[in-house]
Amino acid sequence: MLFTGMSSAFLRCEALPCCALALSAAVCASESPRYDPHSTSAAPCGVGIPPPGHQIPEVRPAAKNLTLTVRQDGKHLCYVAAGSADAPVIRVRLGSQLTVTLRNEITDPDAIDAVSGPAKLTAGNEPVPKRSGFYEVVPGMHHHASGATNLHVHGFAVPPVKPQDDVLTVCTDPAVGPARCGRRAFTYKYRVPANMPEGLYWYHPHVHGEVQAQMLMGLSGAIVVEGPQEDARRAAGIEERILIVRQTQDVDAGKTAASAMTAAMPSSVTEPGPMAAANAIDTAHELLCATSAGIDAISFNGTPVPLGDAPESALAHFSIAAGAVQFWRVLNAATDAFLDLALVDEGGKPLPLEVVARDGSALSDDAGVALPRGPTLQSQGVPPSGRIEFLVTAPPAGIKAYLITHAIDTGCAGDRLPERRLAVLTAGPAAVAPAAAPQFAHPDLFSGLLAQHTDAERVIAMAEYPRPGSEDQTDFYIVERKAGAVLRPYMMGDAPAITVSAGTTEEWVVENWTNELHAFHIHQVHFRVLEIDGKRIENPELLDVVNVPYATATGYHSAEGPIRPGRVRIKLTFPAALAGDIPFHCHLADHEDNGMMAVLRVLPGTSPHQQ
Ligand SMILES: [Cu+2]
Repeated sequence: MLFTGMSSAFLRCEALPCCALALSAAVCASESPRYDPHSTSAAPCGVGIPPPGHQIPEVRPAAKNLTLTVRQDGKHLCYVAAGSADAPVIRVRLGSQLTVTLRNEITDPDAIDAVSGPAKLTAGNEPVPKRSGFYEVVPGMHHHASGATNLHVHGFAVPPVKPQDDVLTVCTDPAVGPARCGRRAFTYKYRVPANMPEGLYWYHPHVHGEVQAQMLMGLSGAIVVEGPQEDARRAAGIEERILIVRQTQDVDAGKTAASAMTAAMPSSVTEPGPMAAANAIDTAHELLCATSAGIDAISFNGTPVPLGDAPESALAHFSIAAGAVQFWRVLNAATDAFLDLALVDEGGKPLPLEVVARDGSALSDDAGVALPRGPTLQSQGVPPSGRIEFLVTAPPAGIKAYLITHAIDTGCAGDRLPERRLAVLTAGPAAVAPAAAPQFAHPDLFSGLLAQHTDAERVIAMAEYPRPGSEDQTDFYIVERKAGAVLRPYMMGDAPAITVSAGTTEEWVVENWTNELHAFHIHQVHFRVLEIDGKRIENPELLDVVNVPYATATGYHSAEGPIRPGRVRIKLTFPAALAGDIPFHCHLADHEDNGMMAVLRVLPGTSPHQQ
């Protein structure tokens, strides 16, 4: 959570009184202008909101380049492709080049800045005091939105070097506003490796400091990377649905008294253990627990997701031929809303789904062999920026199934995430010949990761503190724990925090010392998650984003002191083909914008293990 005082609703129909969040989107839709995504000078991002269940247009830019023009209509930003402001699903083949020209037509950078405007505090926040044995905490940056934008292809195993996925030096200037990037357009040429995991990826802006605002205002879209798995799906006649959850608003929050804190404790009882003496994270001055003033608005393929007992007309309606299966690819493009997806019947009883892939990578063992697959009744967590792909069987005739996201506990400083219904599903007329689902996994460039020798281990800590001053803001930190480390919020142009040689393999323990859930993401490389809170994972998943559980209070006699951080152990390798400066950060976009980001420099060259 970030304490931004201004609450901003960006739903298209915000001017209509019917559009209070708790009311039905259907009522709202019926009173708003008919949806037309056509971009015009009068309506650069189109008019109206899409009807529930809206299918997003697709482009396959193999034959010609794709131009994505970022346009602005007041509080809205949009990617316009071929005249449509409905950010297209980009389909690209393994082993091919994806060429995208990004053009910046942003006209009012101040409207972007207004999205994260802080509120005034009655009593100012104090800096974290220097204490021996604890890392120094340097208070934060403030970024004034410039209207510059760029493109990140999330999850792509392409080099972080222009004209590929370089988000650190490439940007484009707005039509009106500062011209610091030196260009209004940039043509990205992504060479998609033939051995990249095949599946659902996505694109969004990555100008540090204004990622959250630009995403809330509308900038994100899906990418489907296709290869043999996709061929097998099509050959089997299995229909696909691409489903995108976006966030359109990040509400403000209020602080509670210190007595309500769970993880953080008064400094008088924070005696670091011997191990931590020279190497301790200050938890006494951490961000307090919060009372959230509201619930963030999310959308589902562009349609506002209702809260509570909304009429079914407000939901997306899907149907699957009786006896058949469909392949659903779900992208969580929300800026900080986690999802916990499940299929349930009208009584809330879970119905089976069959998970095929996460983060664009089919579930496989270290050799790239598909793990035994089967239906599960378990709900499926998807962090912000995460993807999940699963098979859905038609419900029995006469039974309605719902795609829901369960309520999620994000920690006492996190946002409120209630249960919400996303879609209703029924069986249609029987298929002529229901197809059997093919196997999806095959070896990729991350196969063999677990078998590799671990060259180094690191501990990476996440922390957050109220930003000193009279404004209600938070500084976020991600730092490698080592003697003499200093916690600084990341600012553009900062030197790499970690340098490694290409070809090396490492294990990182990512620690969360805060009262809220974070989502660790690293560009370019997928990693395997070995442990969560010390618990070994049986079949470590290949992911590009992972939840890091919030810290818990342990009492006063633990070897670690009174606070135990949430912990995730990951194993990752840095191929020479991906050498360069690789950002890693929390994918709660406001956390990243406000400092919880750092850069890993991968030097070209070979390691002793990969001659
Ligand atoms: Cu975070």
